[in-house]
Amino acid sequence: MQNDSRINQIFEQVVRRNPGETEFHQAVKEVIESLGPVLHKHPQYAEHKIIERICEPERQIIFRVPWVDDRGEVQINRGFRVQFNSALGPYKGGLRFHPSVYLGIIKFLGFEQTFKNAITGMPIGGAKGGSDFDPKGRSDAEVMRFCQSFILELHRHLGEYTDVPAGDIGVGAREIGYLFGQYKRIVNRYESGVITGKSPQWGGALVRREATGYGCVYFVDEMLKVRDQSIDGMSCVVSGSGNVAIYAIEKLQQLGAQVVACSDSNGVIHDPHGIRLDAVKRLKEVERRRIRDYAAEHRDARYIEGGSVWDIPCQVALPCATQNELDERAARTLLANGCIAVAEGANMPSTPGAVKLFHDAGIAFGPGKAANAGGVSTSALEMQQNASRDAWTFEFTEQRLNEIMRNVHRDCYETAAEYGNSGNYVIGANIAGFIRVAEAMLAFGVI
Ligand code: NDP
Ligand code: 2IT
Repeated sequence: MQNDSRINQIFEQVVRRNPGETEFHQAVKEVIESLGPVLHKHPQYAEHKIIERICEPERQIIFRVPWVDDRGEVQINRGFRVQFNSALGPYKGGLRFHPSVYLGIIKFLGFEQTFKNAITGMPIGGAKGGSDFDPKGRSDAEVMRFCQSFILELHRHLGEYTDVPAGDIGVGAREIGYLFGQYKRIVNRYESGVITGKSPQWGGALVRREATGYGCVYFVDEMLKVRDQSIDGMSCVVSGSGNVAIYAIEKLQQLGAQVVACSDSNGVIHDPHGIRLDAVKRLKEVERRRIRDYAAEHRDARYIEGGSVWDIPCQVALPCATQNELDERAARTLLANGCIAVAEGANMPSTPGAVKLFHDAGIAFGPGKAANAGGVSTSALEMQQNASRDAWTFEFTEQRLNEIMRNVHRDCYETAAEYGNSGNYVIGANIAGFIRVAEAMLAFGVI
């Protein structure tokens, strides 16, 4: 059979077997569309049905999460953990708490994670989990009770050699604390390596908090270097104002860029003189308020309720909020305004139509599974420190992160060129990640 028609058939089967899971379909399509030339070069992958096996999660866990709110009312949420692939190491990937979470979102994220983790070269498999719980407006006590109930069920599927969660949207240092504290109590073991993103005061790695945002900026810097350009002096916009966005802004500013806009799900802040990051950190990390409050404090800044951050002119755009937040209309506006580089801090933030426009225009485009791999890489460094009961300095860990991101960039760049698509980091990342997983799966036989 022709490889292209084989791939079409596999995709149709994925859609049939996973009805209604549109984000999962989108993620699968993007990866397997890159794989025609790989099957041509490595016919053994088709013979052993590697693609078909990679598209089927090894295990999917769905569970009830009951808890009691501050008014004494019983609440019921749904919990998920999709253990996608363990060919390269224990399942590894974050937990997302957001009302939009359903199986299709967790599966798309777990699928992406498998390739992302492979590209890092670290010994980690792919997984994702979470819940439709909405932490917004909940008290600390409610978040704690929810986390305790969630982990009471999930703990039996976790372990430092089995499955190692971390944070994602709606899961930060506070939630990781509650999850780890309850896990420790249930298993009666101080198993630091069971979760990453812990506070450095009790087993977490320095730089993990900063890693995804910093790593994304290192990736942009590498893409620009290939084009004999530098981030220094560039005008940038970043979507979101959460963990990834804040530390992407921090590194952009450290490297001399001017960040003029960021956002949350309600609106956009445009501050032409440059976003004051200390204010964003206080509003978002400490006070858990909305980005609109920034404008009340900074008279030069404008708040645009319901606006699109992509309407603000920039040379570099970093989508750091959520999936499909940057569509074709946004891509056209960015290109018309002279944008020369886009790197995805978030997972799958650009729609397929937007990615095509970026490629057609020949700008630098870094897909999430490469550009945001700094977070999970530093999680793997945290696992390494936990396993050896060691704690590295900030400087040393940041240096490691920088090396990893430069290697990720080089791998994607060289793989794209090897397969005849120079400069296409989507194809480079998909093929480089796929081959690593495929080789391990081949070695293990039919499992
Ligand atoms: P946070 O919860 O810290 O921040 C999320 C930000 O995105 C918030 O500003 C939030 O706004 C905004 N946002 C979330 N959902 C939507 C939505 N539906 N529409 C518009 N804005 C939205 O999450 P992170 O910063 O950790 O994650 C951001 C992205 O980065 C996600 O795609 C995640 O998968 C990805 N990622 C995260 C990594 C990590 O280490 N944390 C690693 C790699 C990727 P609001 O407050 O209004 O909801
Ligand atoms: O999407 C991601 O890579 C993450 N949310 C981080 C996963 C991790 O295990 O650190």
